[in-house]
Amino acid sequence: MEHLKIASDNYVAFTFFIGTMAMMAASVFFFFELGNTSQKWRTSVLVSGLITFIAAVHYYYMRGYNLETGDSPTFFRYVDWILTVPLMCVEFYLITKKAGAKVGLLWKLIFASLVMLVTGYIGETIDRTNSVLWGVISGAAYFYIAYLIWFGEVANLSQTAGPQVAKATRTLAWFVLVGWAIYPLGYILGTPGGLFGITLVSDPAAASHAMDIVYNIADAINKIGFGLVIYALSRNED
Ligand SMILES: *C/C=C(C)/C=C/C=C(C)/C=C/C1=C(C)CCCC1(C)C
Repeated sequence: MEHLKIASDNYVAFTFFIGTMAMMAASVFFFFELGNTSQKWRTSVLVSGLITFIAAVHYYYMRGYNLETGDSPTFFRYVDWILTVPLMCVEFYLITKKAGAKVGLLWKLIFASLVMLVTGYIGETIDRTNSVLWGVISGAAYFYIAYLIWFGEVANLSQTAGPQVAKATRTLAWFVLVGWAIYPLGYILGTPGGLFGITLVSDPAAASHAMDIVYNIADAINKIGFGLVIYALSRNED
């Protein structure tokens, strides 16, 4: 069997490798900290750990896949997102629950995130010629989530849940508005004609490399950063 090495100029494989390591380390951290987390915040910190743990397993797989084939592991990328993004919706629900959040709000967030991801997957894989259309539908679902968190129910509930919850929700809202906005950039770079008909990277291999690097950076920021905001909240409010 051929032994696969990461060449020192293979930045794509390198970010998959670092991504795996970072997600593993974050998971160990969140899981070990559960022991010194107050009862009230334990589920939230557990969910932070589950998000990075699910990502760690997918990154381990995606790292190997990318190293062996040189391709983008698009299918498993989306499997990861379809599991972890709804868990981020659960985090919003959990922290606003004490202020009266209903399960209906959770389902709204989860439904919108599924629309966002399924349409993005279709645009990247089975219907690439209509990638702009799918990207726009996905973007609309994304803006709906951002709306709920910035101005809708999540924002309103967080205001009545105490200053620490309001502050943490505002920080998480920035993650959704700025951190999540990195993903459409990866989509645009990776798909021919992705920017309303304009192709930013014409060489297909270079396009998929750029996309993977952008997605890997975004995942590290959003999954680990998001978890740390929840962790900080669990320490500031007891
Ligand atoms: C841990 C993974 C996360 C937080 C993934 C988030 C993914 C997105 C916010 C993806 C959004 C997309 C658009 C808004 C339009 C183009 C297609 C997507 C799916 C890349």
